Amino acid sequence: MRELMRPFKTLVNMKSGQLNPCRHVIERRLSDMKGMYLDAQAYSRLLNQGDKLIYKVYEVDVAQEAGQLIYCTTIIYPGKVGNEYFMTKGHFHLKEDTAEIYFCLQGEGHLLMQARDGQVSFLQMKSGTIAYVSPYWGHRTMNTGDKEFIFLAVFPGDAGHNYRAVEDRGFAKILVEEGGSPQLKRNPKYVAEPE
Ligand code: M6P
Ligand code: ZN
Repeated sequence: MRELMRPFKTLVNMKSGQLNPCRHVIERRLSDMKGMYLDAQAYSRLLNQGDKLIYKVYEVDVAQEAGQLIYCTTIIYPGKVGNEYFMTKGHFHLKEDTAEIYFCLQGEGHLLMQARDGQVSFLQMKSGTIAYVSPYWGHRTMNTGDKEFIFLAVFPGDAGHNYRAVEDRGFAKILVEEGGSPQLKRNPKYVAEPE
Protein backbone atom coordinates (compact mmCIF):
# COMPACT_ATOMS: atom_id res chain seq x y z
CA MET A 1 0.00 0.00 0.00
CA ARG A 2 1.15 3.51 -0.76
CA GLU A 3 2.47 5.39 2.25
CA LEU A 4 -0.03 7.86 3.73
CA MET A 5 0.66 11.51 3.20
CA ARG A 6 0.82 13.23 6.60
CA PRO A 7 -1.56 16.17 7.27
CA PHE A 8 0.16 19.51 7.61
CA LYS A 9 -0.48 23.24 7.92
CA THR A 10 0.94 26.46 6.56
CA LEU A 11 0.68 30.05 7.68
CA VAL A 12 -0.45 32.99 5.57
CA ASN A 13 0.73 36.43 6.51
CA MET A 14 -2.60 38.22 6.08
CA LYS A 15 -0.92 41.57 5.36
CA SER A 16 1.77 40.54 2.87
CA GLY A 17 0.15 37.36 1.50
CA GLN A 18 3.33 35.37 2.09
CA LEU A 19 2.71 31.62 2.55
CA ASN A 20 5.06 29.74 4.85
CA PRO A 21 6.35 27.18 4.09
CA CYS A 22 5.88 27.17 0.33
CA ARG A 23 7.27 25.09 -2.53
CA HIS A 24 8.12 27.97 -4.78
CA VAL A 25 7.48 31.62 -5.46
CA ILE A 26 6.54 32.67 -8.97
CA GLU A 27 7.33 36.26 -9.90
CA ARG A 28 5.78 37.72 -13.01
CA ARG A 29 7.26 40.93 -14.31
CA LEU A 30 6.14 43.32 -17.01
CA SER A 31 8.43 41.58 -19.55
CA ASP A 32 6.55 38.30 -18.91
CA MET A 33 3.30 40.00 -19.97
CA LYS A 34 4.30 40.95 -23.50
CA GLY A 35 1.31 41.24 -25.83
CA MET A 36 -1.22 40.94 -23.01
CA TYR A 37 -2.06 44.62 -22.63
CA LEU A 38 -3.96 46.45 -25.33
CA ASP A 39 -1.83 49.61 -25.37
CA ALA A 40 1.51 48.40 -26.81
CA GLN A 41 3.03 51.90 -26.66
CA ALA A 42 2.16 52.35 -22.99
CA TYR A 43 3.63 48.87 -22.38
CA SER A 44 6.96 49.82 -24.05
CA ARG A 45 7.10 53.16 -22.26
CA LEU A 46 6.60 51.51 -18.88
CA LEU A 47 9.10 48.73 -19.66
CA ASN A 48 11.71 51.40 -20.52
CA GLN A 49 11.35 52.66 -16.96
CA GLY A 50 12.23 49.20 -15.58
CA ASP A 51 10.93 45.64 -15.51
CA LYS A 52 8.31 46.09 -12.78
CA LEU A 53 7.04 43.21 -10.66
CA ILE A 54 3.35 42.80 -11.55
CA TYR A 55 2.43 39.84 -9.32
CA LYS A 56 3.82 37.12 -7.15
CA VAL A 57 2.48 33.63 -6.31
CA TYR A 58 3.41 31.56 -3.24
CA GLU A 59 2.49 27.91 -3.82
CA VAL A 60 2.16 25.13 -1.24
CA ASP A 61 4.22 21.95 -1.66
CA VAL A 62 1.51 19.45 -2.65
CA ALA A 63 1.79 16.87 -5.44
CA GLN A 64 0.12 17.84 -8.71
CA GLU A 65 -2.10 14.77 -8.84
CA ALA A 66 -5.78 13.79 -8.64
CA GLY A 67 -7.15 13.71 -5.10
CA GLN A 68 -4.92 16.53 -3.88
CA LEU A 69 -5.86 20.18 -3.39
CA ILE A 70 -3.22 22.74 -4.31
CA TYR A 71 -3.41 26.19 -2.79
CA CYS A 72 -1.47 29.37 -3.28
CA THR A 73 -1.59 33.05 -2.52
CA THR A 74 -1.34 35.70 -5.23
CA ILE A 75 -0.27 39.28 -4.65
CA ILE A 76 -1.01 41.66 -7.52
CA TYR A 77 0.66 45.04 -7.11
CA PRO A 78 -1.27 48.23 -7.84
CA GLY A 79 -0.61 49.90 -11.17
CA LYS A 80 -1.69 50.22 -14.78
CA VAL A 81 -0.30 49.82 -18.28
CA GLY A 82 -1.83 52.84 -19.98
CA ASN A 83 -5.29 52.74 -18.39
CA GLU A 84 -5.45 48.92 -18.09
CA TYR A 85 -5.02 47.52 -14.58
CA PHE A 86 -2.15 45.24 -13.54
CA MET A 87 -3.39 41.65 -13.85
CA THR A 88 -2.42 37.99 -13.96
CA LYS A 89 -1.75 36.25 -17.27
CA GLY A 90 -4.90 34.18 -16.89
CA HIS A 91 -5.38 30.55 -17.83
CA PHE A 92 -7.75 27.68 -18.45
CA HIS A 93 -7.14 24.42 -16.62
CA LEU A 94 -5.51 21.65 -18.64
CA LYS A 95 -8.16 19.39 -17.16
CA GLU A 96 -10.96 21.77 -18.05
CA ASP A 97 -13.66 20.14 -15.91
CA THR A 98 -12.01 21.37 -12.69
CA ALA A 99 -13.14 24.33 -10.59
CA GLU A 100 -11.23 26.76 -8.37
CA ILE A 101 -11.96 28.91 -5.33
CA TYR A 102 -10.56 32.39 -4.77
CA PHE A 103 -10.71 33.95 -1.31
CA CYS A 104 -9.73 37.63 -1.11
CA LEU A 105 -7.59 38.51 1.91
CA GLN A 106 -6.61 42.12 1.18
CA GLY A 107 -7.24 44.94 -1.25
CA GLU A 108 -9.65 45.23 -4.13
CA GLY A 109 -9.75 43.50 -7.44
CA HIS A 110 -11.84 41.93 -10.15
CA LEU A 111 -12.07 38.41 -11.47
CA LEU A 112 -12.75 38.03 -15.17
CA MET A 113 -13.86 34.63 -16.45
CA GLN A 114 -14.52 33.42 -19.93
CA ALA A 115 -15.98 30.22 -21.37
CA ARG A 116 -14.92 28.69 -24.68
CA ASP A 117 -18.29 29.65 -26.22
CA GLY A 118 -17.60 33.35 -25.60
CA GLN A 119 -19.63 33.81 -22.39
CA VAL A 120 -18.00 36.22 -19.96
CA SER A 121 -18.45 36.54 -16.19
CA PHE A 122 -17.08 39.30 -14.05
CA LEU A 123 -16.93 39.51 -10.24
CA GLN A 124 -15.72 42.27 -7.98
CA MET A 125 -13.58 41.09 -5.04
CA LYS A 126 -12.70 42.69 -1.73
CA SER A 127 -11.46 41.36 1.60
CA GLY A 128 -13.76 38.45 2.54
CA THR A 129 -15.11 37.72 -0.95
CA ILE A 130 -15.08 34.05 -1.94
CA ALA A 131 -15.40 33.57 -5.68
CA TYR A 132 -16.16 30.25 -7.33
CA VAL A 133 -14.61 29.67 -10.74
CA SER A 134 -16.81 26.97 -12.27
CA PRO A 135 -15.33 24.15 -14.38
CA TYR A 136 -14.46 25.11 -17.99
CA TRP A 137 -14.05 28.86 -17.33
CA GLY A 138 -10.73 30.57 -18.05
CA HIS A 139 -9.83 33.08 -15.33
CA ARG A 140 -7.77 36.23 -14.85
CA THR A 141 -7.60 38.69 -11.91
CA MET A 142 -6.88 42.40 -11.85
CA ASN A 143 -5.92 44.82 -9.09
CA THR A 144 -8.33 47.76 -9.25
CA GLY A 145 -7.32 49.30 -5.94
CA ASP A 146 -4.40 51.43 -4.83
CA LYS A 147 -2.76 48.84 -2.57
CA GLU A 148 -1.83 45.18 -2.99
CA PHE A 149 -4.66 42.84 -4.01
CA ILE A 150 -4.11 39.53 -2.22
CA PHE A 151 -6.10 36.31 -2.53
CA LEU A 152 -5.85 32.63 -1.74
CA ALA A 153 -6.64 30.13 -4.51
CA VAL A 154 -7.50 26.44 -4.10
CA PHE A 155 -7.77 24.00 -7.00
CA PRO A 156 -7.57 20.24 -7.70
CA GLY A 157 -4.06 18.82 -7.85
CA ASP A 158 -4.52 17.54 -11.39
CA ALA A 159 -6.08 20.78 -12.80
CA GLY A 160 -2.90 22.06 -14.48
CA HIS A 161 -2.45 25.43 -16.22
CA ASN A 162 -3.11 26.06 -19.89
CA TYR A 163 -1.92 29.53 -21.00
CA ARG A 164 -2.16 28.80 -24.71
CA ALA A 165 -5.67 30.08 -25.43
CA VAL A 166 -5.07 33.31 -23.51
CA GLU A 167 -1.72 33.91 -25.22
CA ASP A 168 -3.16 33.21 -28.68
CA ARG A 169 -6.59 34.87 -28.34
CA GLY A 170 -6.56 37.13 -25.28
CA PHE A 171 -9.69 37.69 -23.23
CA ALA A 172 -12.87 39.05 -24.84
CA LYS A 173 -12.91 41.93 -22.34
CA ILE A 174 -10.32 44.24 -20.83
CA LEU A 175 -10.61 46.22 -17.62
CA VAL A 176 -9.61 49.86 -17.87
CA GLU A 177 -9.83 52.91 -15.65
CA GLU A 178 -12.15 55.55 -17.03
CA GLY A 179 -13.34 58.57 -15.10
CA GLY A 180 -11.70 57.19 -11.96
CA SER A 181 -13.42 53.79 -11.92
CA PRO A 182 -12.97 50.36 -13.56
CA GLN A 183 -14.86 49.86 -16.81
CA LEU A 184 -15.16 46.59 -18.68
CA LYS A 185 -14.57 47.11 -22.41
CA ARG A 186 -14.55 44.93 -25.48
CA ASN A 187 -11.03 43.82 -26.37
CA PRO A 188 -10.56 44.72 -30.03
CA LYS A 189 -7.58 42.33 -30.24
CA TYR A 190 -9.59 39.29 -29.06
CA VAL A 191 -9.76 36.37 -31.49
CA ALA A 192 -12.91 34.29 -30.86
CA GLU A 193 -12.68 30.50 -30.57
CA PRO A 194 -13.79 28.64 -33.70
CA GLU A 195 -17.38 27.25 -33.43
C1 M6P B 1 -4.08 32.03 -8.72
C2 M6P B 1 -4.26 30.60 -9.16
C3 M6P B 1 -2.94 30.03 -9.60
C4 M6P B 1 -2.33 30.95 -10.66
C5 M6P B 1 -2.17 32.36 -10.11
C6 M6P B 1 -1.61 33.34 -11.14
O1 M6P B 1 -3.35 32.03 -7.56
O2 M6P B 1 -5.22 30.53 -10.16
O3 M6P B 1 -3.15 28.73 -10.12
O4 M6P B 1 -1.09 30.43 -11.10
O5 M6P B 1 -3.45 32.82 -9.72
O6 M6P B 1 -2.35 33.33 -12.33
P1 M6P B 1 -1.70 32.87 -13.73
O7 M6P B 1 -1.20 31.45 -13.54
O8 M6P B 1 -2.84 32.96 -14.70
O9 M6P B 1 -0.59 33.78 -14.02
ZN1 ZN C 1 -6.84 28.16 -12.24
